[in-house]
Amino acid sequence: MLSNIKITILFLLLLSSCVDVHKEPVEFESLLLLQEFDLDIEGPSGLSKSYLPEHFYTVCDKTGNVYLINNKGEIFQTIELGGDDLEGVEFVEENLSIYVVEERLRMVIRLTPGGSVLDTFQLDIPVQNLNDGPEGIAYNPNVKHFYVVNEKNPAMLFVFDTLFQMIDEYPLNFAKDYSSVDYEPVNNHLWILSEESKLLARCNLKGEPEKIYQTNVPDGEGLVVDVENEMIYIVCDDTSTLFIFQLPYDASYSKSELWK
Ligand SMILES: [Ca+2]
Ligand SMILES: [Ca+2]
Repeated sequence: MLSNIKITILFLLLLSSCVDVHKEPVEFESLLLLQEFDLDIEGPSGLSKSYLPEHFYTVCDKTGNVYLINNKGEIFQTIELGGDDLEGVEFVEENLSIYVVEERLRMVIRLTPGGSVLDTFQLDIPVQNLNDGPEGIAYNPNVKHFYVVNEKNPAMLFVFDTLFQMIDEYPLNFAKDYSSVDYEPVNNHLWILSEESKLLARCNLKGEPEKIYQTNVPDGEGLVVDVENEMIYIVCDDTSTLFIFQLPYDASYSKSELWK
């Protein structure tokens, strides 16, 4: 009898130690806001680096156009695409192309910086509600993969090749929804933004969070993580604002240098 109790206690101890081992606590931290600028764009819904330093592409879900803006939110170029519901944008340096995401159409359109349409790709992803579709796109030039986040129903990270054939899919489960994604090549991280949860997560390439940052801004729908200049840029759909945050030290280039 006594040995049975001992075995039970031992089993429970082993079980609890196993649970502890697999618990990987995600740290939370607030981001330091440096500056904010008004955008003369109603409903900016994505953000990407461009071919010009300190200039970005954004898309507007109201006009369906693509805009080149500077880091003070001033418009330098308008590409009148007249899209249906543009929610994400990514500039790819190796072929000098802009890729935009049509949420309701489940489509990616490839454009030249001059605005000519080069290609359209239909995304083979599940549809439950038309407005719960793809909201963000990012490109990893090292492996030539595109990452697309689906807002919710289902909340997913999809990985595509350059012709948008699906390679992998991973469920996302750290926020209420997902509105933008950026690939950061120095530390090989994906950063994923949530509009409803007002947070930004530094993730691995499967969309699993390593650290979560509170943005405290409403309706963040576009994201650029700039490790070289140690900045995070976020655009907000509702208030038409460009927010600039300090990149946290533990996600910075200098930290990655220390690790080498
Ligand atoms: Ca939007
Ligand atoms: Ca949506």
